[in-house]
Amino acid sequence: MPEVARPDYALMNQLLYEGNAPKVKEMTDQALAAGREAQDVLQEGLIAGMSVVGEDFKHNRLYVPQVLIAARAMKAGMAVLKPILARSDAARPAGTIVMGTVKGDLHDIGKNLVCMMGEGAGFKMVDLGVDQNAESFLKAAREHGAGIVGMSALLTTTMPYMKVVIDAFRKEGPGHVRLLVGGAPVSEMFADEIGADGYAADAASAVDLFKEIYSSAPEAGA
Ligand code: B1M
Repeated sequence: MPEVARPDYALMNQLLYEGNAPKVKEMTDQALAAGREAQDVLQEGLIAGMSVVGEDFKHNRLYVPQVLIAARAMKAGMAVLKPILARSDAARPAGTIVMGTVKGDLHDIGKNLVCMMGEGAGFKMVDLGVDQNAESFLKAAREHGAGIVGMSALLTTTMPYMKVVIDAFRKEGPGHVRLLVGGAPVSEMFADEIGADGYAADAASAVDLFKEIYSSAPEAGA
């Protein structure tokens, strides 16, 4: 097998940092056309660029408008990768999963990735969007017969709301639903503390967890 040339990921990271959406999209297209794996382009070209944005945001070298523009460039690249990451041969969904970012939190890039990769693994992903309260998670889980509800939070101030959702499910939700949490500030320890059924550090581990849960309880919402 001939070696596939490595794209100029440093340049791609820089273009994402600058929020140059058309160029990021173009380089994503080119990397795929050159034979790079979608996962490789996602990690090295997009996520690596966004981590620099995060660091500079933290140290006040970038401000919200610039971060928004960078996020738009990241989404332009993700839109190219989506059909590949979400490609699935499964005719019947492997299970139904409701995903959302919790109340007060507007970050959706990580949650969108989990949805894309879940779709790619054959799950029916019901994406509620951002800023979702406990009632909407409950309503969607019932309406769609979901076996899993996944919550995302990117802020230390919104993480505690995950417990509100979990408590609501324990009190009145369908008993079989497994409640999973994730997002940059969330940890396994936090997940245990709030009584979640599982935690995933990234989108690929989230999908592994979905598979594990559905293979041990295939009746749950499938
Ligand atoms: Co915000 N922001 N932001 N931001 N932002 C962070 C999170 C922050 C860490 C930046 C920093 O200071 N370094 C900081 C939080 C600090 C804290 O809470 N301690 C922060 C802040 C402070 C804020 C505001 C308060 C800023 C302000 O207004 N002063 C504000 C809050 C708005 C709100 O939500 N109410 C705000 C706003 C924004 C923008 C709107 C500008 C923009 C969001 C755009 C969008 O999402 N559409 C934004 C962004 C882009 C970021 C950073 C730079 C990048 C986040 C991201 O998309 N990462 C972020 C810094 C950082 O995280 N390094 C930051 C890439 C993404 C692929 O990773 O989301 O972690 P991530 O998802 C991963 C995993 O975590 C996991 O899988 C994903 C893929 O592998 N995962 C799950 C995620 N969800 C999961 C759910 C699961 C499983 C796995 O369920 C089972």
